[in-house]
Amino acid sequence: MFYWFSCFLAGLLFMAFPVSDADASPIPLRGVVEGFYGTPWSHKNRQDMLEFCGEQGLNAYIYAPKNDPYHKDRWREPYPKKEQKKLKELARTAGKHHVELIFAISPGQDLHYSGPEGIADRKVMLEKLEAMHDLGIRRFAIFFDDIKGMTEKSSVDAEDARNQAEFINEVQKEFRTAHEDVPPFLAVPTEYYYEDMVTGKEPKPYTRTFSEVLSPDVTVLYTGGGVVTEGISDKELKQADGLYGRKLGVWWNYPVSDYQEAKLALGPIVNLPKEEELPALFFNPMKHERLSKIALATGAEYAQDPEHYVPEEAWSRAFKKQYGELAEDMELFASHSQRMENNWAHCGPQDAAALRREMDDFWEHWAAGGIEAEIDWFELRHRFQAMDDASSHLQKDLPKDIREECAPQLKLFGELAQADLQALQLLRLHRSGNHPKETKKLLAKLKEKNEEFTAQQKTARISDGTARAFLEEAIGYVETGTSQANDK
Ligand code: 14T
Repeated sequence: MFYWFSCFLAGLLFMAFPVSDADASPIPLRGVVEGFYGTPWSHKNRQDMLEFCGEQGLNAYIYAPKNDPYHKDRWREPYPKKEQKKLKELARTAGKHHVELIFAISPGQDLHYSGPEGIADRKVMLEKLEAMHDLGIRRFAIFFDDIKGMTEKSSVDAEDARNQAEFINEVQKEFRTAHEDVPPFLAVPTEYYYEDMVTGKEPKPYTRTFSEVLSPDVTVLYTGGGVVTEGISDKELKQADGLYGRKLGVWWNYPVSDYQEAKLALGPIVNLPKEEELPALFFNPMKHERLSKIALATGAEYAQDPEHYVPEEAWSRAFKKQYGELAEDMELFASHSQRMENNWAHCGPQDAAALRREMDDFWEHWAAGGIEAEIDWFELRHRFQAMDDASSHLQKDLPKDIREECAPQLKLFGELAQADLQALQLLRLHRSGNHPKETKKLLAKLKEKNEEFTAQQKTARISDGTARAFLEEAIGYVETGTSQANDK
């Protein structure tokens, strides 16, 4: 009897104070780094994002737009009065929403370290930060990434590392002595992804010296194995922490799209560490502020409780919260635009993976004919029709600011769906063999469409391996008798 009673009591207690495994442990510093190349966000974008961060439980925002001249190229110059006023407003808005506005500066490309010029530059830096402090900003970051620009490879040595690290140490010490309300700085080194930090398993001279000289209270951010990668496992993070002799924070390059602006990164955040502790995590977004909120909402859930995060669920919740009646259509559109990939970047879930599987089944069955081929054909028609419908609804009903961020891709989405519907008709005509003229005409028309899509890739891309691929697969099938889809 007593046994049952204690079980009951324990049960009650557990419900009131869930402990152990079910506990969430949020990443202490979590938020957005406006750190992309190209047109920076507008003041309105930033105000809106700060409010969003507050709502989502993101507590930090790093101001680091690569194309703000006063952040990077002309870092020595003070912000003009008008810009100061805006930054002050941002600091206020941030505070109102319990978000910390972090001011970052990127002096690396022409910073002097020694002699009178070195002394002068340290003074200029302190004055610059002082001005930011006057505007209400309390946390600071010094970045040394991409100091030769986006395309040139910068090779740095131990001396560069010592110079940079000592610069950060000295500026931080002097500034924090003068201002008790300023916490330790954040930094991004020039070698900021693991593969660039090591030769084999040994740290390269720059990384070894930078990590040894930099004051241990500075939080260093890194981007993972590469600049834009599939993920960071617990093991990889542990390894990088070991290399640096401190717990590294993460600058995560998703949903940023500055290296391929034709594509929108609308998937969830995936493949970040589950167990290893991160002191800080920042998501680098797209220039499209509204559309970035899909990935960011999922990132906020991750940062709140990395261990129990379920990307697909967080992702669906984001649409319900952000798109109301358009949630379903928007989720369908976004499902076709998640993967970010070029020769060096690889990140995000595959585009429309479920539809890709249905297409594979279709091709497997189509050549053989029979009832399965029929069923698959109707299934695909249903899918392509739903895509076309979603594109129309969204083009008509999305709020203007969001529609403007995705107009070319949304239009392309509808056009691909229509072309894929026609490709299905082509396959049917071709199969029947009864209308050779009509078949030939439709084939020619679709080949032309296909070329148009290819020409358009510089401005808009979506669903490369799926909706876009189906048209090519169908043309290939009719011309050569194989879709190629199953030969991969
Ligand atoms: F600081 C870094 F952590 C970082 O990621 N820097 C830039 C960042 O500003 C940019 O938005 C991001 C995505 O393009 O990647 C870094 O910039 C690069 C780096 C490259 F190696 C852009 C192109 C590259 F080839």
